Amino acid sequence: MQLSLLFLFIGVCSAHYNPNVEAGRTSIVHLFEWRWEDIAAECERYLGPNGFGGVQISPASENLIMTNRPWEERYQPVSYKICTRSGNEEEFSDMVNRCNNVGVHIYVDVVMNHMTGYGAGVGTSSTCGSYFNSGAREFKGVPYSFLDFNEYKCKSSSGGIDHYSDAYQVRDCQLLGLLDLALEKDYVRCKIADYLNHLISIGVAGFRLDASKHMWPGDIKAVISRLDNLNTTWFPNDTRPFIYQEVIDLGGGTISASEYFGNGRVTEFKYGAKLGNVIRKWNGEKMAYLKNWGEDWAFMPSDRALVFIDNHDNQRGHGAGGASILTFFDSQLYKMGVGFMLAHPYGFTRVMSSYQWPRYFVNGKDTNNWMGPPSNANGSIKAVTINADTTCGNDWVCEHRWRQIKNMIIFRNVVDGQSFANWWDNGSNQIAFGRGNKGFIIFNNDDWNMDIKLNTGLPAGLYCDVISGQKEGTDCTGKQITVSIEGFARFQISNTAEDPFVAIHVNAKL
Ligand code: QV4
Ligand code: CA
Repeated sequence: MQLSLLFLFIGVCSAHYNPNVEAGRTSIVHLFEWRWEDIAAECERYLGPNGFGGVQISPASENLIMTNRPWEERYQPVSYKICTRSGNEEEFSDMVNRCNNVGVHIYVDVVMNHMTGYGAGVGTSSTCGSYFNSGAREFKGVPYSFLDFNEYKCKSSSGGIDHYSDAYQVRDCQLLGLLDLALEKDYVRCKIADYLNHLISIGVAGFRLDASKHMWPGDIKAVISRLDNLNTTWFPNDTRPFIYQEVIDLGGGTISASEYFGNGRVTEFKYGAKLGNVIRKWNGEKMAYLKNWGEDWAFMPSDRALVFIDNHDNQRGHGAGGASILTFFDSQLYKMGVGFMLAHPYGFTRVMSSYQWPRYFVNGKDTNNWMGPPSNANGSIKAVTINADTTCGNDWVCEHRWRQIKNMIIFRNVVDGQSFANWWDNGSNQIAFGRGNKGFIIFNNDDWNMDIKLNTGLPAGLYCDVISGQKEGTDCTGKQITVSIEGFARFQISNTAEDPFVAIHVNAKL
């Protein structure tokens, strides 16, 4: 065991950790369930100009059409045709082209652990009309037959994952009744690699590997090793695709995130769960404890981590993290959480962009958490419209367009590479820190006002707070902060402010 792990680390191709964002860009946004044509427009009108590095898109491969069109149907593949409610291959290519041309790269969510559920049935009720027979394990659009599934390898009594403590069941049995692909087979590996290479040829920059915990690290490696370098129209020669694997490891489980480091980065689910507790002040947590945020909190190494406050699962009670997870529903705390994440140097950062749905709790469970994206009567996804005040219409939440979040995306770009510096806390929930001599952020999450003079590390001058407003031309629409020759500034933050935090950086100097 020890030896084989060591072998895994030595054989690493280091390039899969590099997010392949353009120089000066440092984060990606998940545009959950958006149509390709809306993403293309968003790249040009908003993401490019505001320094976003890329977009994680919903799965692009053909999926099962489920009654009432829940979002989760996107995680039930029927073939690898680029053909979903988000759009067809032509629209997909157009999106990739237009986004790449404005410096925003595309990261595809790839479902390669399984096909649709065993109960899906027979027919062509799929987003491109490909035939499937889930009982017979037949998928004509790939094609896959019963020989390509793990039926005979799975040793659980139900055929599903009966015990998460058994690493073999987790990898070889059905996750939630989804037909588990035999990834040890060369044929299956090739079909998946062909799909990913097709996406690479169109110009994508990398992949989120869905349900990675349910695939053997070596099988994932075998697929990755078949992948081409990125398209040289937009990327330097010999650029490897960025890989980040979805593994939920909150500690103490049988399967650890570190088993996957040999393939690329891994999602750090402890990040959002723990930060949620701190910002909600649950379990005796306080922001002062964030002084050593990062590996000291039992997180994976920063250069292996993909971090986020919430994702499409745990914002609606699926997946992991539980009630502490901050989402747009708790907008005030959420903005502080995202602000802290984007200011802090740990990990590669992803922000979430959601749609509204009417939560309806029965016995503490949201019975509407299945609801798919805003859609028309014929089932097509509604366009993302843009209001005069730059927010989104048609029930698209567009957290990434909230001024505080967009400005912190820019903050992170400005302070990129600068060290964590000038930490201060009051022993409770008032904290501040800087990034070298480029940026400084301060939070008041206590129940009383704050008025304090602190060393910011910034050059002397007048700065515009990018949380309460922003620099527009030579004006500042928010608070103004004066930094003295010695680098000190006075901060007054009311605990009842709409956003009880302040952030300044050298590109918002007046
Ligand atoms: C139902 C029954 C089963 C039965 C099966 C028979 O509940 O007992 O065996 O029918 O067909 C849906 C339903 C689920 C249904 C299943 C198969 O919720 O009830 O089983 O489909 O039809 C998303 C949703 C899932 C959904 C799945 C496929 O979250 O609810 O399942 O899509 O539509 C673990 C994993 C982690 C995973 C996380 C949610 O380790 O990898 O759970 N996260 C990823 C994605 C997530 C996605 C999947 C994995 C699966 O982020 O969005 O699940 O691709 O922690
Ligand atoms: Ca599996």
